[in-house]
Amino acid sequence: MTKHINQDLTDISKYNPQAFIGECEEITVCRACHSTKLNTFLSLGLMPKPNGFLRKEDLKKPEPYYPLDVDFCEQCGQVQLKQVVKPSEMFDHYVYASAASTPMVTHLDEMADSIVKRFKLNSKTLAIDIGSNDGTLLSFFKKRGTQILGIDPAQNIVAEANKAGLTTMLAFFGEAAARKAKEQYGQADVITAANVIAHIPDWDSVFSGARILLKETGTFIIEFPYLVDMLDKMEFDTIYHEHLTMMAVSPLSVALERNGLKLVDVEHFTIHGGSLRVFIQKREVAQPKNSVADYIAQEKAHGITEEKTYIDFANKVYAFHDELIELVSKLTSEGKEVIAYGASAKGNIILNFCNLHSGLIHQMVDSTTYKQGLYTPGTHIPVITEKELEKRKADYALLTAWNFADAILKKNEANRQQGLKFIVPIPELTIV
Ligand code: DWN
Repeated sequence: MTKHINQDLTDISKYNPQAFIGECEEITVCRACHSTKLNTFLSLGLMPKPNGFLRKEDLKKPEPYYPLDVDFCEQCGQVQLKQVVKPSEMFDHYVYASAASTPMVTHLDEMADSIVKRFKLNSKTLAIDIGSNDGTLLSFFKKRGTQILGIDPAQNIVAEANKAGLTTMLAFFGEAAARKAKEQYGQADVITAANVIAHIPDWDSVFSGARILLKETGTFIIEFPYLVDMLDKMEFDTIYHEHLTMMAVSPLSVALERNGLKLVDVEHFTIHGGSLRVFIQKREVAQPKNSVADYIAQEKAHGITEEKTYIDFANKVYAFHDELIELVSKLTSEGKEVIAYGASAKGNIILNFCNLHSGLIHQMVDSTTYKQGLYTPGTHIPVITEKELEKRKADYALLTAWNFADAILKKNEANRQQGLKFIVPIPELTIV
């Protein structure tokens, strides 16, 4: 594996002298199949916390960076981070909110609608959402009449959800939280976990917890950004310390079956650069559809256990690094004003991987109230509102929320007519 960029603090400390290397653990066993055949294929260098946005008064304080190396398991194909940052470091206080992105809100509304209809949920059924965040999905279940419960570890966001009448338990989900929820609220007809499982270190605790909390004929529904989409569309910036795993059907099925659960159906969606929604039941009642075998076959054909697949991917990532730096350096040396648009975790990966700091990128636009007025982690770019963008002169906007390109380009039609051009980094570096 090529050791590449930002492997030590030399370049980083030129624009962030407060950077230091924080504590993290290294895995030696695959999260999905427990094999030790882990092979490191990509190094994104030292990275700050992906959602570690800073207040102005924090900019001069020491800021932790952690190595971001990526392994694949030769046994089952599970892609996973080599280094693990303590979850409480990243999730106790959280600034990501589903409600800040309209396309995400629409997606979650449609998700609730489809689940309520497919599983005939009603006033007597219970829908539990793990990693419920601000309760956006819960609110759409509640609107359709079923009883709800959220489970999430972020104190600030859970307080908001409970204030909004979306009953949420403050906890990291696992076996202990499952037993507590079962005791207080009973077993669930459906348990959902949208963009959550990849964040959780101990899959055995999560899956045995889901089995405890699920009714005998209940269904566990997990949604996650899909590894094959990441590989096909070079979505390397979805690799960050919050995502311990980049998930796929084959390795997931191994971990589920170890815990008495079985995949029964798979659906694909375009959200977040390409995601899967998988349906899981207890082994005793599971009746898998053909979609499960189809995805397992597709992943084998994709070579998800083969080293060549990942070396090719890593080489594209390193090439992208040089291309983007060259483009931004050219534009700024010509006196063009380049900003960023979409203060996403993935965007912070691109900015830190390419050392695109506040000396080059002067503003970051974002619709999330929790992020506005703060500064991006590591690169210290001030986050402004979308409204403020209209008052500033910008020639180019690096679209660090490329997964919402359609919505953001549409929203900025007037700015684009005034000459603002968008640099779309993923899946191809293009200017529109
Ligand atoms: O798994 C995770 C994914 C699902 O969401 C979490 N670990 C963290 C988070 O990742 P992210 O921060 O990369 O998510 P988004 O939703 O891709 O971030 C998009 C950002 O763009 C948000 O901060 C909101 C912003 N935005 C905006 O400013 N204007 C989004 C839209 C649609 C807009 O019109």
